[in-house]
Amino acid sequence: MRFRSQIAMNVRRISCVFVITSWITFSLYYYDTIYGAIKPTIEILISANKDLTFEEILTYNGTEDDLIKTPGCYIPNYGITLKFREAKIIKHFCGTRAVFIEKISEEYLLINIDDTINEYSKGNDYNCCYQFVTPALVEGITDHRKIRYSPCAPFENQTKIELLEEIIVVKCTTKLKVVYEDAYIFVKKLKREEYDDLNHEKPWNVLILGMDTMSRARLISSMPKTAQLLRNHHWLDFRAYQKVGYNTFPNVMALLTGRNQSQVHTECHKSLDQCNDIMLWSYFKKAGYYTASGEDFLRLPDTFTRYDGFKNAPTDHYMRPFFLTGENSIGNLVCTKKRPSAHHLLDYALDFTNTYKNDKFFGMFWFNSFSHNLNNVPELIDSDLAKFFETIHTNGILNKTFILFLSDHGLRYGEMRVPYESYYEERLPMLYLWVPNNLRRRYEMFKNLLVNQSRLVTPYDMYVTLLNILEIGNNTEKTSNACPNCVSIINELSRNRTCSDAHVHEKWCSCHPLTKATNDAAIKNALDAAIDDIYDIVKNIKTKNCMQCADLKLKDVLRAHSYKASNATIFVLAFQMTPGDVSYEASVEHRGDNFTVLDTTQTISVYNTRGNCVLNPVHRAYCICVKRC
Ligand SMILES: *[C@@H]1O[C@H](CO)[C@@H](O)[C@H](O)[C@H]1NC(C)=O
Ligand SMILES: *[C@@H]1O[C@H](CO)[C@@H](O)[C@H](O)[C@H]1NC(C)=O
Ligand SMILES: *[C@@H]1O[C@H](CO)[C@@H](O)[C@H](O)[C@H]1NC(C)=O
Ligand SMILES: *[C@@H]1O[C@H](CO)[C@@H](O)[C@H](O)[C@H]1NC(C)=O
Ligand SMILES: *[C@@H]1O[C@H](CO)[C@@H](O)[C@H](O)[C@H]1NC(C)=O
Ligand SMILES: *[C@@H]1O[C@H](CO)[C@@H](O)[C@H](O)[C@H]1NC(C)=O
Ligand SMILES: *[C@@H]1O[C@H](CO)[C@@H](O)[C@H](O)[C@H]1NC(C)=O
Ligand SMILES: *[C@@H]1O[C@H](CO)[C@@H](O)[C@H](O)[C@H]1NC(C)=O
Ligand SMILES: CC(=O)N[C@H]1CO[C@H](CO)[C@@H](O)[C@@H]1O
Repeated sequence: MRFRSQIAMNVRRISCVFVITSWITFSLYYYDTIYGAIKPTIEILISANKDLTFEEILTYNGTEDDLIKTPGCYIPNYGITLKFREAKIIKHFCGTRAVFIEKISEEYLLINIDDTINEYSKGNDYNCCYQFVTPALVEGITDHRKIRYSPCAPFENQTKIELLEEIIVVKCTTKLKVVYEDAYIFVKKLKREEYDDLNHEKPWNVLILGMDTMSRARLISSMPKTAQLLRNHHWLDFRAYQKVGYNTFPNVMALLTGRNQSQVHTECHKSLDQCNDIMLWSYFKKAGYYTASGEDFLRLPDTFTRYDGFKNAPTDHYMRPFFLTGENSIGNLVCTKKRPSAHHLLDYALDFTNTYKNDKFFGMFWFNSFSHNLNNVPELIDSDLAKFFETIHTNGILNKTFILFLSDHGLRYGEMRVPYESYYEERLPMLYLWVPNNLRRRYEMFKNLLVNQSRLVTPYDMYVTLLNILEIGNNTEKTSNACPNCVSIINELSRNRTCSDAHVHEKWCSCHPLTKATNDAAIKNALDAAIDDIYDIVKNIKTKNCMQCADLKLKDVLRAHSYKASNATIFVLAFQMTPGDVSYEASVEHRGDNFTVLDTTQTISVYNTRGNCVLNPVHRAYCICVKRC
């Protein structure tokens, strides 16, 4: 078997055989009734094994000074002192639904018109019709970046219609005007011939739910109900999940392809379609899985809009055409017709898992609209998400499904980036993992996962882990191109693991305590290096005609911290430049007499609209545009 359960078979391990056997008996007995298989593990291991490290890991309760503390990586528990401030709630209502469509079987839908329709029609006579929405045909070729509509077919209350296409829009009109519009999406089950060529001892399903800009600390502070629910149901909580790139794209692609940004660029720059073969879901699809993907808030320049987006559906089921029916920003929300976009996404994810619960599936759904922008409020989806997880816990998929609830990074900009703790906040996205009940019974694998909650883990590791999950029972080894020595977290991860072992650039590495810098002369030198580096960037920015970037001057040093690396001191500096008041965070390495800026200094300010004259959008944060002629 592939899980390297052969790990160092040391003496202690052998003496544990008895413990393991009794653990299995014990846990099967108490299984699901008392502690969901975790508590017995803790008690037996602690009482019989006396493995203090293990005890420390399993009894971690969140009040400790550290998130993890291993020889290779110490991360302070920064969430204890960082106070999260979220946007004020101004408006959080997309509209009142009056037309409901319900799936009554795999093939049929029932339309119900609620009495509230009279409020829309103001008592006038009205007629309603529905249209199916499909990807556009451009010169005979399907293009999922655009949509087309079928002719509008009339319906009345309690009309039964056939589920011909996944996306449906309805509109109701009086003599005068359209009074009601709404949009719906359902999973239309695909039928594939059974094939089982992979000799799987047992196929595991995978569901990935990603929520943008959500650190573990932010989840606990801003979505307490969801956080509590995950704890109550014994989801694993990887406290040192470490990002590997600046924003969404590099981190999501690291998870989906195991590649770093330059490798992704090499493979994907011609178009995302061209590199779909290296995405995780394609490996699962080839193995006979049904696949789905979806992302809300399409206007963001972020996730899968790079390189012109997908023209072909990357997965069997693909939500993009649905959101193309029209998303509107209303107050703190992003709505698709009468419901928040993210609610459509949650319902579809649930529909997908229900539809294929007797087959094998891989689904990935990414939520932007409640957390990406500073005016989004995570709390507004807290109850719905908790309810979603509660439903998942009763719909029978948990025996054989891995569920990853994760993010790409923490808060990257805004006033929350002024406190020094935000250095960790930005770098540590959440990663919660549901381990299938049937795998929890397999002691070695589950024990590794438990232990690895307090190890340094990256998206590259998760890529390898998911491939590992696909191939449990198959004998092929897969690795991450960006991190060839990374292993599945179901295997052993070393306590000694450092950022460099995990292929995390020093710039993003969270594995060290920060202390307030006190050496004024060194701070000044580091600051000069950081500012010179920004001047170098500004000097080379290309702008629109008759515009140029203003000369910047230091306005204020917001904070100055440092940490020790091998034979060097790294300064972490946040400072503000004028004009424009844009702030930056730089990491500067002090080695011997040299001060060297690590990687690209990034802004920690909100979107700089005064930088709109630049030709390459990545330069916007470094330019305050002024007229030149
Ligand atoms: C958390 O664990 C620490 C020891 O690691 C202990 O001192 C403390 O009382 C615990 N707190 C709670 C609330 O359980
Ligand atoms: C539609 O039918 C349902 C069930 O018969 C009924 O409760 C509802 O009032 C009807 N809606 C309208 C607008 O008449
Ligand atoms: C999950 O597995 C347990 C133990 O094998 C079994 O009793 C239970 O019926 C399974 N649940 C579902 C929904 O398959
Ligand atoms: C499983 O192993 C076989 C033979 O080693 C290989 O052909 C197949 O591609 C593997 N499955 C996957 C999903 O990689
Ligand atoms: C990407 O990974 C390769 C292989 O590990 C490495 O040579 C290269 O420097 C990495 N590129 C970046 C931008 O990290
Ligand atoms: C971790 O580092 C310690 C001290 O350097 C060393 O004794 C130990 O063998 C290392 N463990 C592993 C698994 O590399
Ligand atoms: C640190 O400096 C010492 C003495 O100059 C040298 O022997 C050692 O190799 C250096 N270590 C690293 C990691 O550069
Ligand atoms: C400092 O920089 C100079 C010039 O780049 C280089 O030759 C020297 O080795 C560097 N010193 C240290 C300690 O890195
Ligand atoms: C990456 C990591 O820390 N893996 C660990 C996972 O758990 C096993 C079991 O304790 C450890 O041996 C690994 O080192």
